[in-house]
Amino acid sequence: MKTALITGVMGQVGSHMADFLLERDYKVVGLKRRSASGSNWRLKNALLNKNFSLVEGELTDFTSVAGIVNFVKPDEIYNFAAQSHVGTSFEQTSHTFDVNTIGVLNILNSIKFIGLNNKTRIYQSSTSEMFGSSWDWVKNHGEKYLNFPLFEGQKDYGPINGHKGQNENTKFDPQSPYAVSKLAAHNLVKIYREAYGIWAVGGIMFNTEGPRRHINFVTRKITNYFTKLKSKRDDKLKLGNLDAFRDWSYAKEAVEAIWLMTNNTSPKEYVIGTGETHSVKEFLNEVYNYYGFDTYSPLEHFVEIDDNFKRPLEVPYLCADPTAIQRDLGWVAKTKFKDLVRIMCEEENGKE
Ligand code: F7E
Repeated sequence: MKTALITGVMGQVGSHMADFLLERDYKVVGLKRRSASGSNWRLKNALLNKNFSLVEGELTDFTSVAGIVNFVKPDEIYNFAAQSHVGTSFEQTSHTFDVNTIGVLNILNSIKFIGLNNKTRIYQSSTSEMFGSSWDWVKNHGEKYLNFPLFEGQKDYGPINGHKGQNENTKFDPQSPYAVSKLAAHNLVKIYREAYGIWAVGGIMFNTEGPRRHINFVTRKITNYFTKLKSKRDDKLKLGNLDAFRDWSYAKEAVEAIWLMTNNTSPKEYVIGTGETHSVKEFLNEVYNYYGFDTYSPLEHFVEIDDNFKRPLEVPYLCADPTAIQRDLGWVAKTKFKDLVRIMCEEENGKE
């Protein structure tokens, strides 16, 4: 029986990873921050499983990480612990680097100093945010797209002319402290792999969404709002930039790609995404249509643009080119945009 250590297990991707590994007869140890106040609702399946346990620890503290790694001696480590909110990273810069970069160093150094180089494999959750502005939307498509009337149909957008998406060869151009902290960690993973022979790999994940997403992120913020609206709510949904394009995949499916990467014959980076891109505005429209509000309540009535939710710098356009992971590991995203919205609305639980 293999043992996996999952950091960030209380979060969306970490909890799905736990469920996925437990179904495959792993022993799973989840690392929980002592200060984590959130409830365990995402772990309701895992907590019923005798092969699952939680340990308290702090990723930013080397002694804590090394102690746990030495105790568990895992076959695989999945690092999902992060300060993962891009907007917050502009406000809490040092904390973002402490968790997202130093935290990864603490894991790598634990493996190195304890001497688990030949036993433990590490999956580092890298991110499409590292691509940042490497595809310049305005330069390629002109200002007119940015000034689209607020809720006009999105038909023009489609998969972008001549752009196949960001892949393993696309240059990085981070646009936030979050993206820089993740890029540093991504590079450290490669350096420790090459310098010390540690089996470590960074998966470049585009946005992963689903009913377990925290409501600080835009998709869940939207589905959560409209569910509560159904049961009477009179405040408006305050949002920032609606013109950003993202490749939204289903977190529950993405964990299989992560597992395949970690169990690959050699450590190799891949992008993980659907190959489709949709704007925040489009997501909003799709959720609104799902709930089927009457024509006397147009979407504009519920939404207010609030500059507080805009970022000092934005990443305008992300779209994965998942050709390599499909070719090499046979993974392809089955759930695309419309189904993802439906699943999120159907399973929206009003929590948080
Ligand atoms: O924003 C815009 C916002 O915070 C998506 C993280 O998992 O994926 C995620 O990062 C877009 C951005 O996700 C609101 O400006 C508008 O353009 O849901 P988000 P994200 O920034 O794309 C990547 C791959 C990660 O690695 C990250 O960890 O939506 N937006 N209005 C808003 N965003 C938020 N959060 N709240 C708003 O009110």
